Amino acid sequence: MSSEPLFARFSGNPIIVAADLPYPANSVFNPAAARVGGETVLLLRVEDRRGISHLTVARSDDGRANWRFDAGPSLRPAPDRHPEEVWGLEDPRVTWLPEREEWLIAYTAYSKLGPLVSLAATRDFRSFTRLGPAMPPEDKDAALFPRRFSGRWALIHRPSPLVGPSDIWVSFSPDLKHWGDHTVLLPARAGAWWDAGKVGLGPPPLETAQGWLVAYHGVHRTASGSLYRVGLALLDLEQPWVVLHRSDEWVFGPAEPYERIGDVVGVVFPCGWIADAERDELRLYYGAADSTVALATARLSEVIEYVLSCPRPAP
Ligand code: BMA
Repeated sequence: MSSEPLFARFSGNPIIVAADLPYPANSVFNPAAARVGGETVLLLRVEDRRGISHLTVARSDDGRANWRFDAGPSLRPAPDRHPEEVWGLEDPRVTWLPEREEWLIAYTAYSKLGPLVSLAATRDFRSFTRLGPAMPPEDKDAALFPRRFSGRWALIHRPSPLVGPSDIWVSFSPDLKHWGDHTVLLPARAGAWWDAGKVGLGPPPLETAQGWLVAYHGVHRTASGSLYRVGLALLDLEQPWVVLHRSDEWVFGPAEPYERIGDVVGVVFPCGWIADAERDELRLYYGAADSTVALATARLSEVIEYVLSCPRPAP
């Protein structure tokens, strides 16, 4: 990694804390991000004071400050119709699907049998239609690609097997309901590596001329808990199950007090980003220490240049 960090933290971090919400909550973190009209929309994970999470919409003109919040939860658990949501909705990622002219939200539904991947659709972040579970437990950290590949949608996700590492997988579907051809995409590394044993997708894959840009979190277990850091990969544009490059080093990790102190210490956990091609800016929205929402920005061209300089994984 070059001596200059790729991502610079916004000076006004954290940008959203629980006390900003119009109703009581324990914490707000791990938001999805979307550009809707001229506005930046964040779909926040809000944990209430029972420990159950729901999703709430925040809007801002510049994506940095003056956030306007829905008056109450925007998408709350509906366990009577969706028993898989009994313990909450967590960690959303949103993808605009031009073919369907709607946003698809992939979120973690916390069921009695563990977390699983569920899908919901929205056109305006005001009304939401559930598509139901896409992956059984345990599975999380999912996002859709915006378009089909040879007629099929593709979903990145992270199952947790009973034994062995938790790798990032990609699966395919003709209808967003029936999923198959499950393939390991980005395996966790082993031993002392920063991303040993457990990795998971961050924001949805971002289409660039050079390939799909992917950010993922890697978990490093230490005597005082787990450190959540972020690495990058680039996937082939037409065959997104092919990894062209993967960073050896993490590009972003907990450093500031609001990332090191909170409900879960030592965590940066991005679930959304917005690319502004005109300004050559990539805005990364992340949960800090499972407590607040923070923002870091990078030059998109530098991120691409960096990931292109990273090693090509052995086939
Ligand atoms: C992961 C998810 C995230 C959380 C992270 C750190 O497993 O549950 O929601 O931010 O752990 O606690």
